[in-house]
Amino acid sequence: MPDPGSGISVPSPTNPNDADDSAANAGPGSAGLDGGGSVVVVIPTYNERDNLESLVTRLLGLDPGYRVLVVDDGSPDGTGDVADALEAGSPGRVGVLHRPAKAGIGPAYVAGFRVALATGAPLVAQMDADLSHDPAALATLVAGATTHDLVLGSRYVAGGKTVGWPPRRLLLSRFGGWYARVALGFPVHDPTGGFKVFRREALAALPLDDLRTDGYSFQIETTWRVWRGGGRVLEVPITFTDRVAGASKLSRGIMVEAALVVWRLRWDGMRSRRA
Ligand SMILES: Nc1nc2c(ncn2[C@@H]2O[C@H](COP(=O)(O)OP(=O)(O)O)[C@@H](O)[C@H]2O)c(=O)[nH]1
Ligand SMILES: [Mg+2]
Repeated sequence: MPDPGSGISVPSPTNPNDADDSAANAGPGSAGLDGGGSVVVVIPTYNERDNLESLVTRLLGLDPGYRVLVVDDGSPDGTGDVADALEAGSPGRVGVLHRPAKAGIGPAYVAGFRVALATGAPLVAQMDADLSHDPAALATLVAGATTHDLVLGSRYVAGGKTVGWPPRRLLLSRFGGWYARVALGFPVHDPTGGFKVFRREALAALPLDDLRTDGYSFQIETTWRVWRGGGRVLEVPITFTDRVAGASKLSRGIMVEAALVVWRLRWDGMRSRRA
């Protein structure tokens, strides 16, 4: 793990010292991204045609150091073509991974994380494509990564909120978070959220080959593993807004998986105690 006290300086192209290699290609495995990024934002997509352009445009406008990697699972609605057009419009800053068929958000993230690490970027972010996560909040998460290995956008800490969810769904989400927190004994209030920033060392230390989880349990597992490995985790409040366009891919199976996975993780954790 990185020395948690050392901090990390996020390069900015406004700093002339950092601008030198911004045009360099990050090499094979980088899906069209250059090596000049300070943050690679990994965005898994399945049928997000009406959301993607707005999200990517806003992210690119935030900071010249931000890069976007779209991981599309052969969306029938043509999201992959939208992503290709965005890549063509911002070469080096937008990359696309096309996977042949819908295979779940967990495997999509694993594939995206490998590419993001291959670019050499010091920070790797993840967020949903449906605009539930406000791109403007990314800067707050990125700032947190100067002192922490993993920063979570959290709905369930003071100042965080959820807009547009029916009470039933909100209750289920809060219960799910509480359940995972108690079952795993780790102090995270919103462990199922998908808006996160990893320092690259923390992400590279995860056993990416062995992550078998999907959906909410993938979010729980990655956060739990960073924490358990001694990583410093920070929750910053976010406002989560229900999607306007497109449909949720959440299924009952994904929730049941999450309820069971925490016990498997706990078992793993008992066999190899927190360092
Ligand atoms: N590549 C890929 N992306 C997915 C898959 N399932 C969901 N997503 C994306 O993951 C993000 C979160 O999914 P969403 O349906 O909004 O989940 P919810 O917010 O929990 O309802 C969105 O950007 C989806 O397009 C999948 O199987 N493959
Ligand atoms: Mg969503």
